[in-house]
Amino acid sequence: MGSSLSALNIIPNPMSLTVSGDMFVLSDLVDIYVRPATDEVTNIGRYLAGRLSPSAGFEISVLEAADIPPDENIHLILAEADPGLGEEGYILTITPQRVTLMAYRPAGLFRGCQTIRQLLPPSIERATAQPGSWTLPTLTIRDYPRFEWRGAMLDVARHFFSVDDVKRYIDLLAYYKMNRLHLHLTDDQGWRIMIDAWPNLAAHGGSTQVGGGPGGYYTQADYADIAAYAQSRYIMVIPEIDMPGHTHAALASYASLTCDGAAPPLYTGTEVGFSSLCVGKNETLAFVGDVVREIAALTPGPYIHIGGDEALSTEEAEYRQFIEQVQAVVEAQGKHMIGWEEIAKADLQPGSVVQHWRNGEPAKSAAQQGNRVIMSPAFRIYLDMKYDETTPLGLSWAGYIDVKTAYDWDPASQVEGMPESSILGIEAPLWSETLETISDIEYMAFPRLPGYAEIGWSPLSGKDWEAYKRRLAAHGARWDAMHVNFHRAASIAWEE
Ligand code: TNX
Repeated sequence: MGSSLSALNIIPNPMSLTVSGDMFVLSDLVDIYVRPATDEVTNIGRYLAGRLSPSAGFEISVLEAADIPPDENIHLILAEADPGLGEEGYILTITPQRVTLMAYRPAGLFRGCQTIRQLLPPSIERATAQPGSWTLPTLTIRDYPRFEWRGAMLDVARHFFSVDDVKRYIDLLAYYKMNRLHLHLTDDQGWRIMIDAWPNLAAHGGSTQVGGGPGGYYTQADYADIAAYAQSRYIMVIPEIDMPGHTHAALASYASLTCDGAAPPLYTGTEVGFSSLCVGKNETLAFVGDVVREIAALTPGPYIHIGGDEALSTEEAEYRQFIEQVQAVVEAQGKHMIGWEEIAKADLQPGSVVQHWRNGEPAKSAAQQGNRVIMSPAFRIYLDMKYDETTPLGLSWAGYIDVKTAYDWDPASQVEGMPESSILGIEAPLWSETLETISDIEYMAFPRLPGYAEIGWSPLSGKDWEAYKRRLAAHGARWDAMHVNFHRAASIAWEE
């Protein structure tokens, strides 16, 4: 085993790491001991066993730790003694005798499990028994994230993606310690979540997609299943209902929502900015109330994203009034509102969050009013932008984003005059106008997504493109093992 940090290839780069040059052998005698053996800690132990057992080719049991824990095992320990690790931090100590993972909170144990996975050979990620000697380098890692919000957004509206596709994306996010999945559930081309009070939204509004395919929608049980799966990976799902623009699918489903009382045909193109709810109409407010109430009931987390972007067909004063009304409805449900940067035109409650995507001004003014900002600058972090002019999928309105452009920036110096304390974190949106399958999603997300995970997690002081590039090169073999369809960017010396 190498003894330098770069030889270990962990992404995101841990905050501190000391390697001691020996190894721990993961033999068929190894079990996972958990302490305390609560359901939650036991489940994390089972999750780790489930990642290692199939490829290692032997059973790994999850057991309750005795007072004097046995050697030659992996220990997961929830320790109340180190609050400095925060919600997601962990300490991993590997000696020739044992692997000890300690965290202040269960989420920290879960993040630390990803580090253990990445310390093992890539073939550990295969689904069937592999030949191999499974060793871990002896080391000490103390690690916790720089930003609280390390997210990805998936547009399931332009093209619909199945529950299984979304779960696969969740697992890939988890592997890089990301902790937020924002689902863009509605847009002009499709409404993807059943609302019981307005069933035609999904039944009709969800019946097609860009290009005219069959579309689809999530039942409320599907959605709850996604949210629970994400929660088991310590990932918060943020539902987005985009309003007042990007609402053509809703207008096509209910004539009563339109100003002229006539429902238009469904739309399967890719234009933006042409639709608007009929702001001020009683029916519209009833719709907002019902939708937000049902979505809030399905949402374990504290946030509901209400879109608010590109409302080019909504009059400015009406836009502001509408956003403030929606904000009041969201707050009345006990949640906080998130919206794209345009919502900064409205009078925001202190708990509302602004998602920067294009211009500096709205983010800055929101920060000056005391609101927190999620950084999603399109020309750096839009996963739907092509890598270069040869990329077969994606768009290019915000430019090409190669692997280096994606990695080599700091969220805190994007918007002049905005303090780092206003930044909740970062989020990488993936709009799906050109994406039809999970394989398309993977191609756009990999290899750029791990760079965003590192920007969100790792301290700025250790940031170094050349070193990152070498660590990233080693992940190609991991994606091969996971059957991830990734873009073999020529700038990276992929290892076999
Ligand atoms: C802009 S980013 C949009 C989306 C498009 C995307 C394509 C934002 C808030 N709105 O409606 O899908 O560009 O890159």
